[in-house]
Amino acid sequence: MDLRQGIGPRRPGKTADEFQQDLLSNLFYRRGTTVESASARDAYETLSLTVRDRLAERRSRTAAAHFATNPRWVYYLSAEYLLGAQLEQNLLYSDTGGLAAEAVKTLGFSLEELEDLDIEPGLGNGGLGRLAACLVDSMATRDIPAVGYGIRYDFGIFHQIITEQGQTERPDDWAFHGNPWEFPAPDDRQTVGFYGRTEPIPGSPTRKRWMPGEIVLGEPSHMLVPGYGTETVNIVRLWRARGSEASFDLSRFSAGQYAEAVQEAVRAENISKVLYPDDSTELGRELRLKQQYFLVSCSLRDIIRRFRLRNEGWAEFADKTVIQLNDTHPTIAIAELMRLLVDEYEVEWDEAWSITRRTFAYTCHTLLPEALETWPVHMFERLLPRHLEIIYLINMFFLREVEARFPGDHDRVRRMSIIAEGPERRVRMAHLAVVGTEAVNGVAELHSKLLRETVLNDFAELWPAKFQNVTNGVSPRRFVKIANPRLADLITEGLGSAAWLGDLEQLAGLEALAGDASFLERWRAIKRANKVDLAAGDPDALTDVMIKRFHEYKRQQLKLLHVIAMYHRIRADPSADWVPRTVLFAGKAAPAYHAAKEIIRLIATIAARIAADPVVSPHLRVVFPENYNVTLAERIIPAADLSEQISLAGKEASGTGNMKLALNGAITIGTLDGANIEIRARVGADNFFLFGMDAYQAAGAHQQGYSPWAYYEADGELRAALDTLRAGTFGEAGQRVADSLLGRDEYLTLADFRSYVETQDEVDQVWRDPLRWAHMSVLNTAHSGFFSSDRTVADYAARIWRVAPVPVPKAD
Ligand code: TH1
Repeated sequence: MDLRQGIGPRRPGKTADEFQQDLLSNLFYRRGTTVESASARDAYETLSLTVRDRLAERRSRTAAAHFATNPRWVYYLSAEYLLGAQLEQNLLYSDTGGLAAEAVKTLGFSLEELEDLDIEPGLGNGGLGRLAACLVDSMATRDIPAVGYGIRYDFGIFHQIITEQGQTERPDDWAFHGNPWEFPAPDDRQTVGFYGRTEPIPGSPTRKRWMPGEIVLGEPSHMLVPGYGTETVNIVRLWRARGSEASFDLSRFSAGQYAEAVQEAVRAENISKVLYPDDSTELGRELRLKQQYFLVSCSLRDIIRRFRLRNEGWAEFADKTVIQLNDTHPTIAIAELMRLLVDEYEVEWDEAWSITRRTFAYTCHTLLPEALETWPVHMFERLLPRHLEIIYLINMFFLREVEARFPGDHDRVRRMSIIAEGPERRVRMAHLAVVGTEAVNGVAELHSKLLRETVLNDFAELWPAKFQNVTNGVSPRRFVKIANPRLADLITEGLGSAAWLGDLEQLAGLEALAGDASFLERWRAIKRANKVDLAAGDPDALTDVMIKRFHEYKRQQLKLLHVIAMYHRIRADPSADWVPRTVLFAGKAAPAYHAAKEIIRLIATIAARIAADPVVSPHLRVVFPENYNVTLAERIIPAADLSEQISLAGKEASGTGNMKLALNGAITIGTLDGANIEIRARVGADNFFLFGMDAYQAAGAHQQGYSPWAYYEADGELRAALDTLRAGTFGEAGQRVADSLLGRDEYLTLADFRSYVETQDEVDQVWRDPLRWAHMSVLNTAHSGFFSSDRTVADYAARIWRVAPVPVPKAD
């Protein structure tokens, strides 16, 4: 008999009175203060705990249902999560927003002021980290048993400050005041080894003993991930590095050598100290590889621990477990699982390899060569000597297979090897990820196709069935309901129900309203009200937004050339009937990416110059709100009219901001890149402003002798814009940007300029007809239902994970 049967925690109540009482209990007993002396932060912390308790109760039922079912689990491994602020989301997902608003009044605060204290954990760089957050949301929403594993960085993505000098960075001590959403789980801590040496085990050809030279503790904590419209609450488990007890040297401390006494502990804790602020580029620092192995080693041991709670032996491991690798960052997991199985659990190599390959799947998020991770063999050998040996073995067996399939094709063997030969031998993580997994996917149709045709072509020829596409998606709860409550209410009214929030294809029902003039008027009024809230310029101006990381391939510089062209046109004819525009840029540049920082500096200069120009400023404004993050995105996206998705075709794997903006009724001006192509196919070519060359034209341009000067010579408006920059009118940053464009113009900015400006002229024409614009805007929302991350997760579940939902019973 199960002695625990019938015993469960006291359930938090559902009534306003019960909520109020719980809030007060938490204030007294957990926060340790009183109503009379409660500060705003006391009230915020207490409210958060009260809401968290409601989710924790669901979490306990979820765990019970999972334990009883012993299901197949999804483990999502990601070095980054951009979860966004938690309070508003958790109020929505626990349906306690109304109760909370009333209850906090008795403490003398408004819900809005407490929400301002809710800091977002910035544990990611950009799209890849936010995608991880949307996917865990949708996994819970689809009742999929899942855990997201990550790193609890002390410092998240830096806080950005913008001045006329450009970007400066400040550390992001996000948990300075504590984090009420987090549960520490010290009992589940793990130990992780680094460095050291290996030793053969007599009588065993494949097993080895690894004696690490450094030992670090991984301490987990988790945050709750509730599903929307369901009972499931999953978790994201984050690891923080700590020195072991032995890392404090008491004798040195006693001798007065204070720094030396703690140096080992400091070294250990540095592993989870700070997120590397590089998006889509690789720095190749040893500490980064250490972070990756730290995440992987802690998580795999935790996964095995969880498996062993419910199962014996290894026969069922791969049937009960799928581990999704979010890009190559956690790919060392393939070697680590082999090491654990072969060295520690004494599983035969072939069986271990079969288990490993069937357990992992790999998502590739890029095509950029500078983002494809490779590690110097000598660095690997020093830090992870046993893993390098295992990788060599994996590679040997793999290359034998290639040799057998393509006899005599030595060039192919060299190209496909996990080890790149050359003056400095390197480990190619993407190759390891393809060899050691059952499925590989790109993140949009075009991206998956280009992966098969270019960087992973040899692998696609060897294993065609392994390669798939799963187009990215975004959470409609966070990016419509929470970010844009006015629009969400109108949609619910128009469709007659709120069910679209859990079934986004229902938005198609809005098409029937796209011809209704009074509906279009309300639609327009909402966009205007959102612009008033954002307060970034004239709410009647066309709000033209480019919000994303700064990277040359994304081509913020193309948008700037257009701004300069508009500036020249207005100065030449100030009294013409110009369409008023607010051009809004937001986003961070990697601190060491100088070219990207020059572009930010140039934007700041141009913004100031235009603002000070009485002739131009009534028609054109450039704004750059600083420190773009999830919270700021939630304010900008609802106010956007025009969505700039102008990367050079073939460079942006997918994009997800493009989806969030279309969903909120912004119309895209974009190239045939990433998910833009799928957005255009769904919203219709008439409701999308297309320009520029396609990926195949772009790929051939440099070989065919591309010359930026030819475009400079041929296009007077372009020449005038570049000459203004070269003359130093907008400072040194402008000169440097112009030099780079007229030097190599790696991303073919000048080649796409004319097509871009002509398409922007078309944008102006459509804007002059407000009802036509509103009609197009409604159709963008109506046909963006496909871009829900719930659909993305359903695709992964059906085609890659082969998992079934496990419903969690309601509380009785
Ligand atoms: C981004 C891609 O650039 C973007 O197109 C895509 O929508 C997003 O991932 C989600 O799939 C990437 N972010 C990173 C970050 C690092 C390395 C590679 C990529 S690709 C650190």
